[in-house]
Amino acid sequence: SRTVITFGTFDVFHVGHLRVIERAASLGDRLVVGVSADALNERKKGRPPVFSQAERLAIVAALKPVDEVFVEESLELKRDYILKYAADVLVMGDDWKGKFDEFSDVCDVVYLPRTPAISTTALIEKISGT
Ligand code: C2G
Repeated sequence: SRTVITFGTFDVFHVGHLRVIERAASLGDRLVVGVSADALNERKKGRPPVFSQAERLAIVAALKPVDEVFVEESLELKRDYILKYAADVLVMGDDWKGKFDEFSDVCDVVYLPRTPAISTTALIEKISGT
């Protein structure tokens, strides 16, 4: 059986997140998702997420295509997570294209096209009217 792993913040969960999770799941038999820790997010994006890691984890864990979730504490631990969960495939959106090619010695690395015209940042701007 084939295990797929993917990572993300999944803040203000939207259909772009759903699509990448569905397409990741379709590449294997079991999908494991690493959800970025709040602290990692602050470092990555310079603002805290709208929803806490416990809330984001609960939402992602409840999705039908998702078999297992864990908190991604650091970007530097990607290789450890791939090995720990015995992933055969690493899937990321193509905003990360080329960034994770170094892991192709331990698993397949696949970049999927992002869903156009939707992002957490755009949603925040739309809702706040800025
Ligand atoms: N995504 C997408 N289409 C969008 C928006 C996001 O396909 N319109 C995908 C991204 O490409 C990513 C996933 O949804 O694969 C999660 O996106 P983010 O929550 O923005 O994740 P990010 O902060 O990039 O975290 O270790 C890597 C990081 O933790 C990834």
